[in-house]
Amino acid sequence: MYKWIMSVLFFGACAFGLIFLLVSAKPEKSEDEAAAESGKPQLKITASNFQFDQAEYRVKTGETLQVVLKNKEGTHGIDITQLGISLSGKELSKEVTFDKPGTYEIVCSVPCGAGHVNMKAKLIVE
Ligand SMILES: [Cu+2]
Repeated sequence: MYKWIMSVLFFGACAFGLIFLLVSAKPEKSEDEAAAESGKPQLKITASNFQFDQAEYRVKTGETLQVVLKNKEGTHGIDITQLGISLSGKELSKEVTFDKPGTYEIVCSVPCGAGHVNMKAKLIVE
């Protein structure tokens, strides 16, 4: 009897895990495919509630990159005002040539909730 319950629990957990994997993996894959299609070198910024995946992003002066914002969790945007970069909504990538060295502030441009004001990162053009 005990064995029977354990195996039901085990297979139930497996099925649940599998469904979760399928559901969570799907959108990520299509986004990556879309990004790969462009075939250009990228500066990828991943946003979640309420932070960016890195505190600092570094690029080289003179480099041309496709700046790509990926929303892993929640809906966010980025503004790098001094460089004229603004990504949100349907426009989540932009080709940018970084010709001026410096440190620029990246902020979230979409009022996304309680942690919004703290959603900041740095872009260092070195
Ligand atoms: Cu925000």
